[in-house]
Amino acid sequence: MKTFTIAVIAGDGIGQEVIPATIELLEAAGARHNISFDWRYFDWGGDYYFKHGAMVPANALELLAPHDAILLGAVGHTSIPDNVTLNGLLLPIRRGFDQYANVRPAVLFEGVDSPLRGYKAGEIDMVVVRENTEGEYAQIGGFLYQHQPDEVAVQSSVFTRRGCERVIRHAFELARARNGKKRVASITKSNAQGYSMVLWDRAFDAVSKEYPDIKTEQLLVDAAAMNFVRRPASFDVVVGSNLFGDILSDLSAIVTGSIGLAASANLDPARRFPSMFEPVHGTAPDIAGKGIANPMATMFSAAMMLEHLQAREAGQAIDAALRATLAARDVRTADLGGTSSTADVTQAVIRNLR
Ligand code: GGG
Repeated sequence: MKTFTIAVIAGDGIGQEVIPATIELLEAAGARHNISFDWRYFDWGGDYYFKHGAMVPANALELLAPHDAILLGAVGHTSIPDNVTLNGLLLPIRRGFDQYANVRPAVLFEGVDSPLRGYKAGEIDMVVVRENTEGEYAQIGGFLYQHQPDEVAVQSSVFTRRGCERVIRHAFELARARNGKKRVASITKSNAQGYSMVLWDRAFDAVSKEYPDIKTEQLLVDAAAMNFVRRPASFDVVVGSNLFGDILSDLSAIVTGSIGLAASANLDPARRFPSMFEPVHGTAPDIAGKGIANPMATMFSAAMMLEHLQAREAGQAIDAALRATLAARDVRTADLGGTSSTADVTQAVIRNLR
């Protein structure tokens, strides 16, 4: 029996609902595949902030470091500014554990309708690889004359050759490993961002030479947004900066049916630190507490976690159970046009586990 020690941060809003549902599924999959889990719960988030004045304790990274992986729900609270919650919890973990590749798959599954006309299951199958430790999220800047009528804000983005090359290389390796179109699209705005993204383009040109078997294209982010809608089936692996990857992965999620299915892995490919697995969605305050959130994005993220932990069979079993549940079209939450609850979906996925 293999035991994984997992740090669990459910966070706020529907994070408190999709995480227990996913743990129930992981327990069921573990029982079938000879895996046990040692869950270590961290009550960090909005309520912790109100009690302690910070989203996490000062030694948060030290507390998380010994775990095999981190499972995260959602971060954000209606009474706390979003920049405080994100910079206080999520971003320090991504940076502190050098989780530089944020991998966000988007697949049009059997049983799910795209809002775009004419696409059949499997025809849209792409993965956005988002740089996750620097770029526009580097938090370099400040205010001048803050809260005065003439206040000024300066925020710099940071692009390092090392940071660009390593995430671009990750995208090429993924394209090689995937059973896909063997294509990598690089997204910038280097006509306007004439330093940082010119450096990115140079890094992309250099790394692409190491992968002559992979086809490439380079798109400006505005053209990429248009083409995600116009020709989504042409994309395989898409690599972009922290901000562009974030925006484009919401677009790839919706063209494949729902953000309620969008999974993500924040990977430290060097495996020096625990990687973190989370749904792309946030706290969804409009539906929080009603028991109707779609747990599938977190469940697909859990499948990615098992894959990363080299528990491949169990990960594939969860992935297959989720696909089977979607294909059956009978049990589904409101984001997919259904009326089922989080609990109904969880039980249906567990029933479909092999
Ligand atoms: N699932 C974690 C979460 O709450 N994400 C919402 C969010 O705003 N994330 C920002 C980001 O990924 O940069």
